[in-house]
Amino acid sequence: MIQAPKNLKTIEAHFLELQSIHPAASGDFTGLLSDITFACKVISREVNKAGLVDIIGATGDENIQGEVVQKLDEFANNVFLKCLGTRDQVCILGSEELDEPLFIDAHSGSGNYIVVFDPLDGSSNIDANVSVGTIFGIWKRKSRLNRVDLSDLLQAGCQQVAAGYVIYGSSTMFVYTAGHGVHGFTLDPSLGEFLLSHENITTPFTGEIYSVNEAYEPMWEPEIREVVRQIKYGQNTTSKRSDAPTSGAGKSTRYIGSLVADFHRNLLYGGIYLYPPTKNKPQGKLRLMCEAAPLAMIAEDAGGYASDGKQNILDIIPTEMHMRVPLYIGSRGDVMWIEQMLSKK
Ligand code: AHM
Ligand code: MG
Repeated sequence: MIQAPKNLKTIEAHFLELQSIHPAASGDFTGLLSDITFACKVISREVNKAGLVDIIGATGDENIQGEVVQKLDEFANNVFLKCLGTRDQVCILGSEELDEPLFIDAHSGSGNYIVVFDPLDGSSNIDANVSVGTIFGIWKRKSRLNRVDLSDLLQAGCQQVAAGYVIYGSSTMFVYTAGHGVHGFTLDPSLGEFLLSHENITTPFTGEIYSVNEAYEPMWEPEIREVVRQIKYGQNTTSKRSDAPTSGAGKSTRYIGSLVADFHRNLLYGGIYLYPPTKNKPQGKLRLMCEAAPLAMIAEDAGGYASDGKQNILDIIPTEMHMRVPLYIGSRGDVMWIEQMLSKK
């Protein structure tokens, strides 16, 4: 029997389906997701031109039209601010590129959502044509009426209503969750549309990959060194049982040094990404609100897990927007095993 071909589904159609699950929805959330999608298309277009900067004008210099070419991370930040900063749905914007959160005065009485984003993570890789990404988390305001304050921003990751990332790689992909599964959409540049390509992504319980910058080993605490040594040499047997924490038995290293790309690969194939504390960075490098918490929500909704070594990343309440955390994220069994190992110290 000939199977009917699967329907093409745009991301907009998918958002509308999501909205129809909630009959009382005003459409604000759908509008917000659409704005983020649009911002990411603009960033994608510019990232794809990055290799041309030496021809048409290096960043910071003037291009042939006499315009100053912005650095791509600044550009991406400005795109997000322009696409979201004037929308009624948003009351606070936080960005890796902004020192302080932006309270959107004009809409503080009406905007229901807080969006925190890293507009272009891994941008130091861009000159080498390595994949980079955008990460975002969305929270709902807690306070009512015309008051919005820092407590609306500083919420734990488990309070997120949606989270996502976009990878600008061999193709551009938008991956997100709003609590109804993790879905991936690939950009068709000729149509300018994100099309559903990866429905209901789930990640393996254990994986064969570990991703960590091992050059920092001399600056790790002994227990971190031991964890990575056991992952590398596979001293414990890997169990596929879904109720048992596992260690990796001789996993392979894959480390791009671009979080979204490392996370995305591990999500699809199974594996763990580690950014442990070091002597000179006791809280690690990655930021809770714009990097760790959004990816943790995606990991968890895909069946994975994220920890700071002691607790679920999603349970940590930020003390400030740029708070950093150690991060162990990916296949649930592998991350649980790391957490168990580190709790023995
Ligand atoms: P950035 O936000 O300044 O781009 O830094 C985050 C990046 C991640 O994408 C990547 O995983 C990590 O830094 C790499 O750090 P390191 O070079 O210390 O291994
Ligand atoms: Mg970053």
